[in-house]
Amino acid sequence: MKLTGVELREIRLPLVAPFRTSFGTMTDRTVLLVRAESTDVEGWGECVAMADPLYSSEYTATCADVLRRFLIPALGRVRDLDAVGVAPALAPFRGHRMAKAALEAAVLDAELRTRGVPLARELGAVHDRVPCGVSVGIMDSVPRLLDAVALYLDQGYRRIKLKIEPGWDVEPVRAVRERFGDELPLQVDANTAYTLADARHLARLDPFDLLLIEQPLEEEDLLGHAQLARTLATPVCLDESITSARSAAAAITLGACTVVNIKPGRVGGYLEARRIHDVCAAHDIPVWCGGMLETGIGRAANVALAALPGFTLPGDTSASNRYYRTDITEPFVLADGHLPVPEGPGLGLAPLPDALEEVTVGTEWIAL
Ligand code: SMG
Ligand code: MG
Repeated sequence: MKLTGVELREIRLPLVAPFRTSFGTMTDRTVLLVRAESTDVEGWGECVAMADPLYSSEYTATCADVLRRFLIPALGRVRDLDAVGVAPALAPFRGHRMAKAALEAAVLDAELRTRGVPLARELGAVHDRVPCGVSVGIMDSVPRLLDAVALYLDQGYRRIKLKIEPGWDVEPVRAVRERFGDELPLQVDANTAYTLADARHLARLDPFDLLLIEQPLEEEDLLGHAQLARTLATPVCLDESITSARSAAAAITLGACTVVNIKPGRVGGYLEARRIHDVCAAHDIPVWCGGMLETGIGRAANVALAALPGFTLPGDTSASNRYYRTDITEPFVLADGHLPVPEGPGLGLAPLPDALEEVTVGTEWIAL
């Protein structure tokens, strides 16, 4: 394939409800979409970076900048481009994994459409639907939290993840356990809000039999996570710290985690995400698919990935209406607590032109 150009498109979608985490409150989602065009096919990728550098150092504007200045021009210099060739072509440029992942995803979609192969099949999926969890933000009060959890359980979600921070941890977990029982698959996510000095406090979560505690300490602190993991009965899962198959192998070897959250955007793409899946499977480490409030574009790809055999825990692969009143694709609808794995070539779907236009903030064409 030879790319003729790439379109960058910034869109903004209002969230159905504010989403509060230990690092801030979101009321809308800015997303950078990447559309790669060759002479006979186009492919779509979604960049998971947020508008502000709060979850990660990358943010929407840095992604657009590095894509237009360096990453897209580098692909223009590749003769027979395919998805496997994207990461090596971009390797000279340090970091910027979220930007690289979006570009690789667009090329992968274009390539698979040409070959007539669904992404799930290409990645090695073994299921045609995936069980879904939901990530529940920090609320103003415990009664509000219980109402929100009750609503999600009514909708059929198979697992609840509570966002936590100092001051909102043991009590909300206790309340959810008491109200919904010991059988509810329950986990928590701190988004780096604690330090090792909080180890004894975090051990107070142990009696609640959580599936895992996600990313309690800061991103760089693998050693701290290893020390913490030795003092907690709750399994430690890493999210922000896992940026590649190599870092996953290091974290596992160090004992920094016994579960891994795989987000393709955070690790540079779906091909690296599959390698992390393989590394974890070789170590008997369960994985699950994280979420970054994706539109239908990113969600379609995440659901395909979550259908691989090592994804043994429900992911943050919630239905479109968990986030958005109107998605930019046909919406993903929960059925019996599951989302269907798309069956068509590539992503198996594309943006609906009118819905896309409605939320577009700006577009830019980079000709090659
Ligand atoms: O897409 O359901 C989703 C969001 C899941 O909690 C979620 N994501 O750290 O795992 C995480 C967070 C990152 C984004 S929070 C604004
Ligand atoms: Mg997380």
